This record gives sequence, C-alpha cells and structure tokens, in this order.
Amino acid sequence: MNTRIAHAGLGARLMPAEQAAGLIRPGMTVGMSGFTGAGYPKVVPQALAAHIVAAHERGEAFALRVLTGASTAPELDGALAKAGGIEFRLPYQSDPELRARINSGQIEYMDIHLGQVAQYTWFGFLGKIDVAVVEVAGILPDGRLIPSTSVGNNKTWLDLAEKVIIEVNHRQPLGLDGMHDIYYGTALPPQRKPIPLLHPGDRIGEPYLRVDPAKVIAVVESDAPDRLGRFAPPDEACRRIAGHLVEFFRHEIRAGRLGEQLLPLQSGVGNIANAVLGGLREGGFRGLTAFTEVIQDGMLELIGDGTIATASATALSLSPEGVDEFVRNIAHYREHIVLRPQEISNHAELVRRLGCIALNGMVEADLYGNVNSTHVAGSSIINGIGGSGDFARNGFLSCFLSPSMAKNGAISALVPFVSHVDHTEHDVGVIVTEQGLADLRGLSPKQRARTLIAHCAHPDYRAQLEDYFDRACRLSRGKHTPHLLDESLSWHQRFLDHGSMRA
Ligand code: 0RQ
Repeated sequence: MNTRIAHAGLGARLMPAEQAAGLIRPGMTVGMSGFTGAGYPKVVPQALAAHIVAAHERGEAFALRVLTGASTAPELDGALAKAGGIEFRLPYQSDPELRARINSGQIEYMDIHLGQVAQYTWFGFLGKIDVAVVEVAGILPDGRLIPSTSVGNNKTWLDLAEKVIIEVNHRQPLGLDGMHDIYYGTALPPQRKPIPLLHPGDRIGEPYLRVDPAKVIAVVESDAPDRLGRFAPPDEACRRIAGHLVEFFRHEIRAGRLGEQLLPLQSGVGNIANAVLGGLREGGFRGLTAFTEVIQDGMLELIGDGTIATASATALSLSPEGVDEFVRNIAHYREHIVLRPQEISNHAELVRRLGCIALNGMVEADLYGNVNSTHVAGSSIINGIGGSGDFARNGFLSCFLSPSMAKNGAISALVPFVSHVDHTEHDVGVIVTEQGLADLRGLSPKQRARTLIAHCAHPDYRAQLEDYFDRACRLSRGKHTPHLLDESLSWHQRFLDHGSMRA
C-alpha cells in the first residue's frame, strides 16, 4: 500500500491524471485548491488543459467555471487560460496568461473578498460545485485528508462538491501533519454562533479535512513543488516605507494606543509587504503575533528568529529558498504556525475581535484616502482585492503602503481621484510611501488631503496635487470633498498617453 494513501477504498480509485481529468466535462463548475501559489493541484489541471485543447481542435466547445482559494500558478490558471478553458474565474488571481484574457474580455472574473467565498458558495450564489480538485499531502486510514501548503477554500469545495478528485502530492512534506486547524463549526445565519478563537494561535478545530469517500471519483499522485517566484530584495523605497511604519508603531506605543507586542499583524502579498516585515525585526520587536492569510518569506524569517511568536494563516507562499528553510525546520515551525480555512483566517468577526493591524500594498490612493488595490487606469485588473478588504475594513488599524510613484515616475501613486475604488476613505487609516506616513484617523476630507500631499506625495507631483486641491477648494460646488470631476481622472489619461501600461 502506498504510504501516503492509507485508505484502501480511496487507494482503489488511483488513476493517471489524464483519466481523472477526463471526468471533468464542459460547462462544469470546478472548485480547485490553491492559495497564493501554494497547495494547488499540479497535474490534473494540465491534463485537463490538454483535453480542452483536443476538444477545441475537434470543433467542440469546452470551458469551465473555475473557483479557487486565491492565486495559483502556471500549471493551473496559466494552463487552463492558455487552453481557452476558463469562462468564469473567482476569486484572486495573479497569472499573466489569465490576467491578459480577463483584460481582453475573454474571461469573466469576479473579484470578491477572500473571506466571503465560502459563504457565497454555501448560499448558492455561485451555483452548484460539480467537482472539487484538491491537493493534499496524504490520505489517512480513515479517509481524512492531510492538507498541504494551503487550506484556502478546500473545506468548502470538499463539503459541497458533488464529486471529488484528490491529488496526493509526494513532494509536500509530511511534517505538515498537525499544522492545520480545520474548523467545522461554521453555520449559516440564523444558526451562526461565535467562533471560539481568542488568540491567533488557538486551535479550535481538527488537523484534517473530511471528505465523504463515496464522492471521490479519482485519486491521482503528483510529485512537484509549489512553483513560487523569488521576492525582489528590498530596495531603498521599501526600506524607507518600513522605517516610517516602525517609527509610527513606536509613536503609538508611547501614546498608549498599542502595547510593546503591537496587535496581530496581517501582511499582504507582494514585495513591499514582504520587505516591511524585515523592518520590524530591525525595529527590535519581539514576541509579536500574526493573524494573516499568507506567510511569505519575510514572515517566516521573523518566526524563525522569534520576532513573531505565533502566526495564523491559510497558506505558505514561500520562495524556493523559503521552502528549503521551512522543510529543514518544519518541527519548529509547526509549533508556531497554524493554517486555517480562509473563511476563518479572513473572518470579519475574528479580525475585528483580535484587532488586527492590516498592512497591504496599493496601486494608488486619492487625496481623500480612497484606495485602489486592483486596477491600472480604471479598467485593467492587476490581481484582485484578495483579503485586503477583509482586514482593512475590520482591523484595528488599516495601513496601505506603496512607493509614491509607479512606472519609473510616469504616474503618482497619490492622485486626485482613484480610477477604481477598492477601499473607501472610511476604511483607510494610514497611508505610507517612502516620502512619509499620513495618519488619516480623525481627520476630515480636506484635512486628509493636506496631510497626504504633505507627507506622502513625491516632490515631482506635489505642486500639481496642491494646485488641483487649491482649485478644487475654490471651484467645487460642494466644499466637503472638493473635486473638479472632469479633471480629476485626466491624471490617468495623461499616464496612458505618455506612460507604459501593463495589461
Ligand atoms: O507592475 O510588474 O508590470 O511593473 O503594479 O506593483 O510595485 O511590484 O508592488 O508587488 O507590492 O504589488 C497592489 C498590486 C502591489 C498588490 C499590488 C504596478 C507596478 C507593477 C505591482 P509591473 P509593485 P507589489 C492579502 C492582501 C491587492 C491584494 C492584496 C496587490 C505592479 O499588493 O495585488 O492586498 N494587492 N491582498 O508597476 C499603474 C500605478 C501602479 C501600477 C503599481 N499607480 N499605476 N501601475 N503598479 N502601482 C493577500 C491576498 O489577498 C492573497
């Protein structure tokens, strides 16, 4: 018996990926595992893409509704998008092939708060889940599943899908066993009860995913690593953003608004979020906690050296070097990391109760504090809102971080009016660029505008922003949130005319 597939009945359903993929039919809704490039199925989606290409060559239509935890990798989103096999995709994505087809209008994409996907599915807003395709590290003798490097929406897909395909990945370390906490106590209103989690490290569920063996139509083996890129080494702008933030935390401690151990940190995706964590170590903090969705390299290092004592997340999004370090010291990390379903890692009730400090990247902010996290020039998506909204709206403190200019200075990250709103002025507490930090809490719109221009704008754009704001204050009909609406969005037009554009 294969040691990773210890349930005899499920072992009997072992088959090649090509055969398993053949069980997925055109038009189906497929719930796949995978969250920020971790724990996605490695071989069934590629075999599925080959089936789709063959069907198209025969002149047959073949496209799927693909739901995941968050972003996956070229083997899943990339392969299916290239094959023309996705008609609808939800939620967060970051694959270039997929992004290009979303932005060209070929694929319908629904961007949704990551913490809300499970409830959307349970309420039936996404229709029936025909098949779940879920990567695991192993199958126990009683049929329960050892999750792999992400939990994401796997519990929801396994509970609700009519049929299940399990990918057992021999490359995922068995030392993951015991790191997960799958909470089975959620219910729909009006039966919902408080979630009994009071500290980021609390274990309130069980280490394994349940699946009804009768639903499992295929078990497939794989042996491939999560494919994650490397993080860019922190540049001067990142270091300065981190420096401003650390200084601000120190200030808040002195003012009695934060304790020495701060509050549970949430740290978003991307290079800046990763780099900012390094700043916390240099700031001399110890014994912090994290209640977040993704553990990137920066956070792993902080867990390794004791800066962070406990981290709760739904995925390990590590570079190849990060994976090596994680596997080498997995017993240590198991003591300090809990991986949960994303409906718990990103739960509004928990984020509010724990009082998280949300640290997320942004594309741009406007003078009044509205933030765009997702779109270039209003109409092309980059990745998606991910979990940033779950934390920004519900956290104790909501910080957005970005260099003050993008595209080699072609556009300011501070604009009169964001071209797309993900986080409204009511959900944004602090904005940080390499120029400085604007604490917007307790300020009126006009006070926020002056603070943002003074602290966050790049000097190359400061005079233009001041000019816009002065004229808006004089000429705008309403004086509460002064705007010259015809002019405010022309900033993006100038960028499109003269700058380069990604998507
Ligand atoms: O594009 O690579 O083509 O040059 O956006 O920007 O500077 O590399 O920054 O990696 O930190 O990502 C907001 C996208 C920032 C990310 C965003 C272009 C820029 C570059 C990336 P290129 P950087 P980062 C929890 C939290 C939403 C989800 C989230 C994100 C590319 O943080 O996706 O927060 N956030 N989840 O050139 C035009 C501007 C621009 C711009 C940046 N003003 N105009 N292009 N770019 N600013 C985790 C999860 O939810 C899973």
